[in-house]
Amino acid sequence: MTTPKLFTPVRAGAIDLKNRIAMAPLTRNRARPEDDAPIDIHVEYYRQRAGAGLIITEASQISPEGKGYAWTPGIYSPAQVEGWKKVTDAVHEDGGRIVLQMWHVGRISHTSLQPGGQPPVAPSAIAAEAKTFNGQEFLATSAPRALELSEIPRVVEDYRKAAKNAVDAGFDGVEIHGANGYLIDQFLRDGANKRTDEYGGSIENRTRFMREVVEAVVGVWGADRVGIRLSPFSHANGLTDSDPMPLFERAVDILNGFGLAYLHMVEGQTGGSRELDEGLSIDALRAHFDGVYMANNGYTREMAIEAVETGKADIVAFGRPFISNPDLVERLERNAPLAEPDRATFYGGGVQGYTDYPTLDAAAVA
Ligand code: 8OZ
Repeated sequence: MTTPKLFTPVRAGAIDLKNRIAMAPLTRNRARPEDDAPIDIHVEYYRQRAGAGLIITEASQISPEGKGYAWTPGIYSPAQVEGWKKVTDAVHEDGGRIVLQMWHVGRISHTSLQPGGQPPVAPSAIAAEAKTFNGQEFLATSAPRALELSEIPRVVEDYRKAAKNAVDAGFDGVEIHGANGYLIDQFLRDGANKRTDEYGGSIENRTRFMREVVEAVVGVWGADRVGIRLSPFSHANGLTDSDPMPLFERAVDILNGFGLAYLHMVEGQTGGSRELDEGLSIDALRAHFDGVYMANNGYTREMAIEAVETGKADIVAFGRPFISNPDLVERLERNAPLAEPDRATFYGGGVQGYTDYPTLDAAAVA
């Protein structure tokens, strides 16, 4: 039997992938509490997963204001850059490729996680129907304040600085987190964006923030090392839009104009159903996109092989299977059984449920 295309190399912009399996970004809440820096266990965790064609790091805040949960890593301070540099060195030593996912949570935060205990920022002063975690308990997200028009360039500048830090940290590129109800998604959708200036109202206006962020990050990296993740029809973090199809068609059009390394799509409800409501179509958006397309959400081995074979996807990103199968690519290639992840250790803690999942070979001799 010939090797399925899923296991063959591909180029995403200027990034060479040894196979078409990506490790999806996975929030694990294990950064150093004092300074939100990655530590030695992150080095080991990502090194173990260097078999992926591309690792996308866990979402990492671009600024203190961009933080929404306890113990998520940042990419705005020298200590964080130093921590990430050890991670990228380890992944590169083991022949992997790794991009940093750049994150600003917007209104998905709590005053206790914000600088000076201030309210989080958002396009409009509308609280999300969502929960966050402050290190002790799950609690309702705080009511945000609306960003002043004059502040928006500063937020875009925070993305640009973070992108430069990612260069210094030795990444192969960056992925802009435009999904799951966080800041960029909040600007895109009319359920959270009620602005009356040039960042709200029409589709042209609601896509403006995304465009400016992409422009800033591309200015640092070049388009061929920048990807973006969108979740057009997901209601993650309580976000809605009255008419997502034309909105995301336009968003894809704008992205086409940049010639990015890839577009990464959460095809359905984040971490949940792939069913879409009447009138919504991922296939239509995919057909609209003219670059490297990375599919995500609930893919099995068979679905991934089929998607790449038929050209529906160029790359498939796996999330939870990568938590419990550091050697996921090898297991998929050999059609070996997959280990199930333990939800109790997804968020927070130390090595348990993080770096102690064995490879197939290690499990066989144990
Ligand atoms: C799970 C828990 C906290 C954050 C996302 C960054 O949904 C996340 C996230 C996932 O994109």
